[in-house]
Amino acid sequence: MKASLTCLLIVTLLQSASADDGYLANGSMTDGRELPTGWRAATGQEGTGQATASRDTQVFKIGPAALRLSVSGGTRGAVTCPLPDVAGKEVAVSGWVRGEGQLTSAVLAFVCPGTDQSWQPVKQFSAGGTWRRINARLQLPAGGETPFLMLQAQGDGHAWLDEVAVLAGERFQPDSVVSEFDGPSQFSFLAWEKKAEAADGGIRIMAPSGQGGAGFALAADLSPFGERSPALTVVVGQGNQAQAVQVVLQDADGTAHQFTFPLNGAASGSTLALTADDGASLQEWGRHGNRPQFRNG
Ligand SMILES: [Ca+2]
Repeated sequence: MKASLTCLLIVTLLQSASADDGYLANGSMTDGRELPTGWRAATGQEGTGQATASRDTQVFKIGPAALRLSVSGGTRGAVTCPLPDVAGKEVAVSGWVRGEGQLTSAVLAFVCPGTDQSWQPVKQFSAGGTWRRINARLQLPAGGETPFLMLQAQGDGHAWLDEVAVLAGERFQPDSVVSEFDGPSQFSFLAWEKKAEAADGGIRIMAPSGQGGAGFALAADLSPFGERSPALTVVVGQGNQAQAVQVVLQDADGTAHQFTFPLNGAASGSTLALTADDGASLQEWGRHGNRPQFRNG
């Protein structure tokens, strides 16, 4: 039997810590003129294109402004903010990033010069024009020179940073968002091979049958949410014949937790906020007892 599956999956967002708190002053990017106060002029790779940074009062997550880094001519540009007090500390970083244009890479990172692990990435993001949430906890190395927070982009386009907070690590708030599907799948197989594509605000699946799957990288600690049910936002596509979406969450130790999200014959074009069948929670998922058909990172 041939079935077609056309869905757009989205997971909704929550917001946490206030921006102007902790190690980073002016994380809201409100203060400043040409540049948000605390940030240094952009630098580009020698001998290539241009890199400029500005305080953007047109595009922001929350007004009146955000930090924007613009690159052209394929250069790798960066804009930095020194944060002397974070050396050797565990920090919790929250905020928002956005990329637009033809970028081959875009990343927010800490740089800790003169240490063994000087490059400490916080968030990589794509140039899809969507604000992406940051929520990370990381241990920065001690010693060396003054660490700095760096927004870096390569190619021709723009990267934005807004409403950033860098707090002491114990203030990290685990994120109940499992995945925003904000990048291409890590792998896909059988009928789903190359059929799961990144789309604005989610992933678009157009597969000829359910005999396949696609996997996405997760680095989430879901242990505080064991009693919760996973939820999935789905937009049903034209001509959809899929009756359910199966999701497998795989633990670091390889245990696979399988959940079924029935579509119940929803009409094409409708947006559904689905919870797992039988109200299965992360802890009590195994009522069906069957092995999952596919791995899902
Ligand atoms: Ca702002």
